[in-house]
Amino acid sequence: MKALILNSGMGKRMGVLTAEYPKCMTEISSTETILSRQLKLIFAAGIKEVVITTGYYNSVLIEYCKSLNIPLHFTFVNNPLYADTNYIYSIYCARDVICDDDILLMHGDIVFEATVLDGMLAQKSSCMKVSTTKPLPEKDFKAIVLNGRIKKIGVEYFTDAVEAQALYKLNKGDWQAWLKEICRYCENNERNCYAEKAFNVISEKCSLIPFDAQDSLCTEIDTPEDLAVVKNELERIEKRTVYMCFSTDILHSGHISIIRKAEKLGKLVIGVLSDEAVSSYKRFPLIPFEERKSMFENIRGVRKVVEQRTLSYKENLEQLKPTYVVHGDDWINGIQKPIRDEVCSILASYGGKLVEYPYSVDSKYAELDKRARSELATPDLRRARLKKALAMKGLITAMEAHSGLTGLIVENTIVEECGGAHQFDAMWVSSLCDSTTKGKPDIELVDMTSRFRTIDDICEVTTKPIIFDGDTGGLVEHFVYTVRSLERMGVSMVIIEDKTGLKKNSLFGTEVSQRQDSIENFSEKIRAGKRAQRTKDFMICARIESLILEQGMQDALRRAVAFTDAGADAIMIHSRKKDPSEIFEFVEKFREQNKSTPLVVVPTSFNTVTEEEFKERGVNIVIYANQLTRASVPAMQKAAKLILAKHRAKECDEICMPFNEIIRLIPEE
Ligand code: SPV
Ligand code: MG
Repeated sequence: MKALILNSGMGKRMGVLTAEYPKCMTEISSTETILSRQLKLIFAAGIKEVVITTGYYNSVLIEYCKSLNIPLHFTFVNNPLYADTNYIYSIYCARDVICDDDILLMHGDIVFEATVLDGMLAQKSSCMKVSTTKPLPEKDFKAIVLNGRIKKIGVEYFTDAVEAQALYKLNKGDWQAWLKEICRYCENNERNCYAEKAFNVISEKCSLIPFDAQDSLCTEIDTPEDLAVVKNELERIEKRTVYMCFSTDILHSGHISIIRKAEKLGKLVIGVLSDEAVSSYKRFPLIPFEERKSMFENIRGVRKVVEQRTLSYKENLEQLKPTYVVHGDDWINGIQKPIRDEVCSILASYGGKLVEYPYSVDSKYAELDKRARSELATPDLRRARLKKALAMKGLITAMEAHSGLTGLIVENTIVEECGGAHQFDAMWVSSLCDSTTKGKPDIELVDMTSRFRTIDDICEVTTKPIIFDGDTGGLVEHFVYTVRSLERMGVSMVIIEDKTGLKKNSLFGTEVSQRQDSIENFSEKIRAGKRAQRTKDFMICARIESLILEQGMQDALRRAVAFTDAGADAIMIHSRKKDPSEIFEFVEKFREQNKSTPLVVVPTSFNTVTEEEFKERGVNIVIYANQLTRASVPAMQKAAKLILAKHRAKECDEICMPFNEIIRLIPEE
């Protein structure tokens, strides 16, 4: 495509302003002339070749174009009869260099916004800029549109007409039909009329559609008064701001292309979603916030990068009050719809506008994202993520998993919440559920080799961090090996409980005989584990059974201090009471003396307390220790009973998930 700019005329109505140079060199701001702005936007739109018809101050204009240093290829065509002819003749003079291309045709005195040009170039058909919202001008062009096509263009049409400007994007076929008629006019000595008169003759042969730019700037400058209006409008445009928010840590061509479009609307401010918001919305970010921020800061056209702390845009929009918010159109429906609705209502409250562009699905990105996810599953990255998530969120949740399938459920189950997604942060490999799945009691009967096999099954299909229930940790001599094996597998934390001898499940409490280990022995086990540890990210959590075994609050607190002194990275306090008061009391008293060591709870019995309340009180990890197992057993029993009762499977099918849905849970490689 070539741009054709008509600059032969004398611009007499501009008075002294055109005494020494052609009208297109008139300054419209402290940094631009009409022509320099046109050329800059033409270049930015990707057009490389420009044909300029000259006449009045021919050589001044040519020198000026060269001085602009815009990497465009110029062809200048002089209209020697510029003083006595109209631009129809300038086009005629240039016919040989413009007859074989698509053409972007504009008068040399038109000032427009980038979005108008981009919108026109994006049209498949030939098009002319019109406005259905601007009043019909008295003396300037209007267009008559019939059945979606422009039929007549001229200053004399007032009925069924819309405001129009001499800015056209013309496909080669349409242009050649018009150019042929222009040549016929000029060769018949009709050189003093508008080129549009020739168009009106052949309009039936062209498919010229109106491009409605509404109130966007696209206007010609004929007089000093027009100039003043345009200058004002440009100042207003200069002040526009645009806001976009990104959660991505992988930039692809689709992101760059939407940024290019957004930057043309005004000063672009990018909100980068905080690590916490990203990890709840999609997956743990591969690159931390600060690095993602600097990635965007280094993109051309981005004026400022700010943090967006939540999925909701509210905080940033109320502070920045941008003229536009730009987003892909993928949030019109689905999980992000409530976020979009909120954005729309905030924008409406101060007159901002939402601009949506078609969402681009990039297959390369999907592939990269898949690879990123599998990288998150590598032992080093997975292991390190629990500490990071704790630092990021303050409180994290872990759900029990005891197999590949339950791992997939913990990995992929998401609920929509306030326009975002809510999901578990980590997995708990419970001794109770691992044993129960094997039909065995929770007495350290299932050996470590078998427990590791469970971890391996889970690791193969998931990426989330793992907290391992290490029971008592066994003999010190054995525990040190367990620590290293768990580290190697990518487990983030082992929790060992301060019991000794034949361990029974804590939920039995004092109904069975269970012995608590001495502070000294257990502290030594912790110390040995910490010495054995090879990576900095692995954590050993000491679980205190004093409340379970009715040894009192003081004992629990004494142990917490001793175990942290021995090097425990976290403390789990357990209780089997429905009433959470003893847990709350422990947390409060522990926090009085220790502000930073993470506290873990397993609210199987005290299950009315919400995560928010735990967080407020100073708890850092909430483990849902057995719910998937407990939910599945009655479901399985019911299915078995139905088949037995009915002597067939039909009735049972109604409570079963169809197999094609189950299969969908399992990722394809
Ligand atoms: C487990 O899930 O195996 C636990 C937690 O150790 S509890 O069952 O509450 O003891
Ligand atoms: Mg256990």
